[in-house]
Parts: sequence; C-alpha cells; structure tokens
Amino acid sequence: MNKLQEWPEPIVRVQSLSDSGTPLIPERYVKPPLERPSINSTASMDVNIPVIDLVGLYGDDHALRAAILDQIAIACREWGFFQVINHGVSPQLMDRAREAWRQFFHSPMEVKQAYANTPKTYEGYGSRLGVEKGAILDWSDYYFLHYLPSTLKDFLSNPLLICREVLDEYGKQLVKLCGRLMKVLSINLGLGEERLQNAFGGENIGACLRVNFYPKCPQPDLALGLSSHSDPGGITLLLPDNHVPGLQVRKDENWITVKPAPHAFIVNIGDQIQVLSNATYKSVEHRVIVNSSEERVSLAFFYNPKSDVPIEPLKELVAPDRPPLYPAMTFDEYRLFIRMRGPSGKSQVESLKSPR
Ligand SMILES: O=C(O)CCC(=O)C(=O)O
Repeated sequence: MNKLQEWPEPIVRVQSLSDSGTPLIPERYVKPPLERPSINSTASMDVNIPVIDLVGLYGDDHALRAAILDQIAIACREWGFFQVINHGVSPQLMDRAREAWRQFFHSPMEVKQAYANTPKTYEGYGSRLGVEKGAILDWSDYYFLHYLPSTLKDFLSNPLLICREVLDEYGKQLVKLCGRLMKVLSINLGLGEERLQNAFGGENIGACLRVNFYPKCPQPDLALGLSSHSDPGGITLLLPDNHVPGLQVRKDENWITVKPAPHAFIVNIGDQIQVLSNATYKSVEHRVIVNSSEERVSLAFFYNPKSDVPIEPLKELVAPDRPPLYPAMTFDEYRLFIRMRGPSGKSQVESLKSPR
C-alpha cells in the first residue's frame, strides 16, 4: 500500500480546538522542552533580517543596481533570509490575496471540509504535514495549491473561485518576481544570468502556495505554529500577516523574530539552491511561534525546479578543492521526505551530504 494515500489518524482542525475555548492544549501539540519557543528566542528591537529596496534593480543606474546585487549577495551568504520592498508587486494585490484567504479560514467548517486534503497530493485544506503516526503536531491549519505547471493547476480545488482573478494575478506577479531574483542569485554566484533558471528546468518550473492559518493558542509557550524546517524547494516568497509577528529565523544558536516591513515579501533560500550552489548559499531553518490573543495568516509561495529534473551541484561551482556535496535528485523525490516526516529542521539536506 502507498503510505501516502491517507492520514494515519483522524484529522483534528486546530481552529476548532482554538474555538472550543479549551484552556489546555491536547498533549499531541506539546513540544519537547528543547523545542519550545522560549529556548533561545530573541525579539530584540535592533536585530532583524536585512531589508533590501529593489527600486533601481531594473533601472539605468548601474551603480545602484550593483549595490542592490551586493546587498542580496551578502544577505544570501549571511542570513539565507531577507525582506524585499519596492519589489514591483502591487500592495493592494498583496492585501487582497491575504484577506481573501483569511475569509476562507473564517468560512463555516463544512465549507472548508469540502476541500479536506490527503497526503497523496497535499492539495486542499490540511492540518498536519507528515504521515508519522503519533507525531507531535503543529498549532496550525493550511491550504495548499499548485500554480505551476499549469497542468497541475486545478481551478475546482480552489475554494476562492470568486477571487480567482486576484489569486491568478498574485501567482503571475510572484512567478515574475522569483524569476528576477533567480537572475540576481545566478549573477551573484558568478554564473550567467539564466544559469540557475535553466538548471530549474527553464520555463517549466513548479510553483505552489501554502496559506498558513495559526489560530489563537491558549498555551503558546508549549507549542509551535510550524516546527523548525528549511524549505525543500528553490526560493520562497512569504507574505506575512500584516499585524501579527510569528516567524523566527535561526541565526547561529538563536531564534530571531522577524519584524516585517510594510508590504515587504520575506525571501528565503530553499534546499534546491543550496544543492545547486554546492552550499555557497544555504537554506536556513525557520519556525513560527503562536500567541494567545491573535490569530495569524501567512502566504508562503514556493518557486521550485521542474519536478523531474535532476538537481545537483552546478559544474561551475565544483572544483578539486570544492567537491560536489550532494548527489543528483529530482524535486519529486526530494519532497517526499518532508511529506512523510513533516518539518524536521535541516535534517534532509544535511543527510544527503556525500560521505567523505
Ligand atoms: O508563517 C510563516 O511566517 C512562515 C511559514 C513557513 O515557513 C512555511 O509555510 O513554510
């Protein structure tokens, strides 16, 4: 039997637990002490991931463009995470997309249940990642859907048919922005502008969206909205909640709480860029904390390689003193790991490292 066909246990919607008013979270949402949010969390006012203004990236001012490329190169090397402002995506579109999805999560449970997902494709309304029986779960529900390739895009699985234009336009604009960032990363890695994109399969990349809904949590010190993980794909563009912080990025041994800039996207490097760049750029662990007074919504847009293209360190980034760190693997094979095991730090990409 294919292990990915069904969930191993009945699905409980975290939103229903939260709405029930229970003062205690069920045991299976209680994280082991070392994973709890209080451990090494920093919410200090003066630490944040870099904020980079993209205005000028495509203009005629060569010095300004070079300065932006430099800022992105430093952010990729030192953080693996940065925010972009003046990125070209309309702020109104960002707000409308987020609010449309917020409304979905506030629609009656029977409406949402009609889109309940299974681990077979993950598409639809979900409440857990991973299929391990008895796993400790995260305090969140989500909605997952495909944008690209268009053969995977299924309009009927989109519960926001009335907002189809907004969501289509949102997907188009984000694909365009990711394409621009891919060029920047490619140049910064010393490759031709198109090299990374071509390694992803050229025009035929994959793109999908996970909308995360983090309900209020009566015991936020014991739970996580999303456990520590690195993103398995290429580049992620996160549209965070406009009022409620929650994303934490790992920097050395500390967890830094991101302070989103208005109408910024949070960009992060995924495992596939780590593999292609032979670890010049590294994906970075992140997680989400929850709170007892406010819900939170975020839209994570994943820009991924074509699913059947072998991804391995690019020849230009391999040398006798820099041997390839990872074997070739398609993204379809790669993402099975997180789909089976759920979020688990950087264990997947680390486990791939060729023995030496
Ligand atoms: O909600 C967030 O801020 C982060 C979400 C995230 O990391 C993900 O969906 O992979």
